[in-house]
Amino acid sequence: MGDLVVLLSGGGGGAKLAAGFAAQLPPERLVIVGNTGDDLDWYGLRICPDLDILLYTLAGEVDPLRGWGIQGDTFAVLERLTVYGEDPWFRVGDRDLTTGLVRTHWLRQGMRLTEVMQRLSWQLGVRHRILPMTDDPVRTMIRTPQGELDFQTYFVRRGHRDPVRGIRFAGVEEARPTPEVLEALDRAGILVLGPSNPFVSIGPILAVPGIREAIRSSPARKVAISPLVAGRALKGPAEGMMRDLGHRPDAVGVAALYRDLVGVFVLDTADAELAPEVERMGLRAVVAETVMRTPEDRLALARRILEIAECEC
Ligand code: FO1
Repeated sequence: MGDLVVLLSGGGGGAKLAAGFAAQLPPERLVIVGNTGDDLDWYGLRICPDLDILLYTLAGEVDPLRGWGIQGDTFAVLERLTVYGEDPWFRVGDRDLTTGLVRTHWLRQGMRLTEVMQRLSWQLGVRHRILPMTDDPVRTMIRTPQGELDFQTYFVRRGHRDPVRGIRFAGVEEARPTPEVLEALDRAGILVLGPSNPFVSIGPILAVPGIREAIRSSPARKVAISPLVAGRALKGPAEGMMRDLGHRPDAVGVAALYRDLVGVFVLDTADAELAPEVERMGLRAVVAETVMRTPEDRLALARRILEIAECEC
């Protein structure tokens, strides 16, 4: 069995859990694989929201109220864009913009996104590895009654209010997992699907050719955490998406999506009564406090997952 803890994560809950793991595992034992399906080109700059949420969270810089961007950031560039008649609905702060600037600069110099993330992490004092799922472009597209929307138009501009008719990851067939991701999956002793949206956060990662198969065939202990608590997503559109796409909009519905991938499914204490249904699917159901409001909550959930995974029962 491998020695690594590998966490698959979007922004939000997954990033908080990443911080919980990072607080108790040395950098050489933790790898976080992040979603790049919600990346966008913003005035020519490459913005990677989920990777940056992970980066800023591990660096202790993330804005805790918004859950994205940098705490205390200013928005002078955005204001100036409006002077030129632009409508910058995607609110990139001034310091956050620097990440997009150097990322784009380094990519143009020929660095891979994986190397860019490594360098950004190093400069911010983050020693735990944040790996993009792929170095190739993949874009999550949401089919709605208004037509197909790129992810950030659906999510931010239109406030994820449109009914979801389908989801597509443009470019994913041609995308390849990086050697770093494949090596991490190969060396995983514990594999965790974080409490992130199963369709638009974990879904794109699993859709990269080879990743789902590598997880399925991995002998690691595999654990998923429900992003739905009492049938509600703490943030974002997960529960509505579940319903729109014909899945049961609760933890049992999420467990069904992951039943071929993991052996253990963690439900929140608020959903304890659903545990027997999860067990009937052939998964081991574990009830835990999954809502991470404080750094202590993150640490406690990460510790509990490590205990669960290491337990022979
Ligand atoms: N989320 C918003 O709800 N509104 C924004 O204006 C916004 C800007 C933004 C800028 C940089 C960045 O890295 C993330 C940003 N996010 C914003 C978060 C992001 O759209 C989503 O939370 C993720 O894509 C979903 O995980």
